[in-house]
Amino acid sequence: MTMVRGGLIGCGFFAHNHLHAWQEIGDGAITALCDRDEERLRDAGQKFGISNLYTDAAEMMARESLDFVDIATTVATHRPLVELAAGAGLPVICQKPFAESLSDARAMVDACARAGVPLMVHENFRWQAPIRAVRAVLDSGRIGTVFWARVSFRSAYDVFSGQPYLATSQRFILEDLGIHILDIARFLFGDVSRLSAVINRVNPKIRGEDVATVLMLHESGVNSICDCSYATALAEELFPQTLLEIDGSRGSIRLNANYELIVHSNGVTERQTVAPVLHHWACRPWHNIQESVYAIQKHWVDCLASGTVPETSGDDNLKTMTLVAAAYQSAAGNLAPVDVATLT
Ligand code: NAD
Ligand code: 89Y
Repeated sequence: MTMVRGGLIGCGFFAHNHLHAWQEIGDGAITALCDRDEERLRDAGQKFGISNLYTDAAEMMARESLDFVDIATTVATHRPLVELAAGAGLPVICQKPFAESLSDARAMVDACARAGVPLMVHENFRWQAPIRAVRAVLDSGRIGTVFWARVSFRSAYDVFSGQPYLATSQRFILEDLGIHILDIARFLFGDVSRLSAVINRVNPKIRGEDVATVLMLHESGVNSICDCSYATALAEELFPQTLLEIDGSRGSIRLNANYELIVHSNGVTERQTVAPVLHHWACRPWHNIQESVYAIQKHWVDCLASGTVPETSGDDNLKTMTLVAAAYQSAAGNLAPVDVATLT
């Protein structure tokens, strides 16, 4: 496969995972880095052996010969940077949450469409190996027609020390983490027509909500509950595992703690472990997320080579972002039912 050359913008906490994964992918490589913070820029350049360093993204795009840009900044800068990349005619990957508002997100998708450049949102949780394993069981039809599901993420892991902005943002868990959980629900059970949600803030030291519960009716007829919490101290801390309960007409699936997958189908029970691979650069407990970073970036390189649309294209991600917006709207109305189509 031909090597594609990328420029990465934002060399902070999470970008190091992108950079490790790009190095391992091999046929996609980062040849230039950009960060407004010179120290972070220099550190990342040294660590990954990249010497084309910029503090200005426009300058990097103008001077370098790039096949794509990978935006790993926080949400406030996503719109200007995506529009800059579209203006430069460069295919673009953008981290989640894609945008601060649905209207910004639509404008960004439109800008890329007008420029004719591929756009993928780095919505990686659906690429986690355990989630893919569950999807394969669903696709096999072994549990029949799904009618009910729960997608659950409950933890008290300290995410604030690595990502301090999460403690000060007005919106927290739905926008930061719930977006992945809602995307997993869409990935497994299809698009959503109606939802109701409730949110709380338990941790008095943070600004936004750290607990959210969303009840959804999918177009497929599935009823699902997505629940997430960063205020739940469990006997065993499971960060960053997403647990699943799925009931179908001929059986059930459970994705339990520590990646135990139980499939009960037609009276027969099978148990297996679907743990993520520990990449040589990864560290527990983040390895589940880190493996999915590798998987989504590999998918991007494959899509660029084949000219296919990435699974989590901008268009696709608008639907996940709509669920986040609908959940906040419902929560503001104390569990008010929201017809998702009214937001699209
Ligand atoms: P961070 O604050 O540690 O790093 C962001 C970096 O971007 C900073 O170094 C900042 O100087 C730089 N930056 C901001 N605007 C810039 C601009 N216009 N030009 C150049 N550099 C600029 O943030 P982080 O924790 O690494 O998070 C980055 C993104 O990754 C967030 O959107 C976050 O939600 C996301 N994230 C995703 C996952 C996942 O699993 N997908 C996990 C963690 C974080
Ligand atoms: O930012 C979040 C994400 O995308 O995955 C986990 C996280 O790092 C903290 O909630």
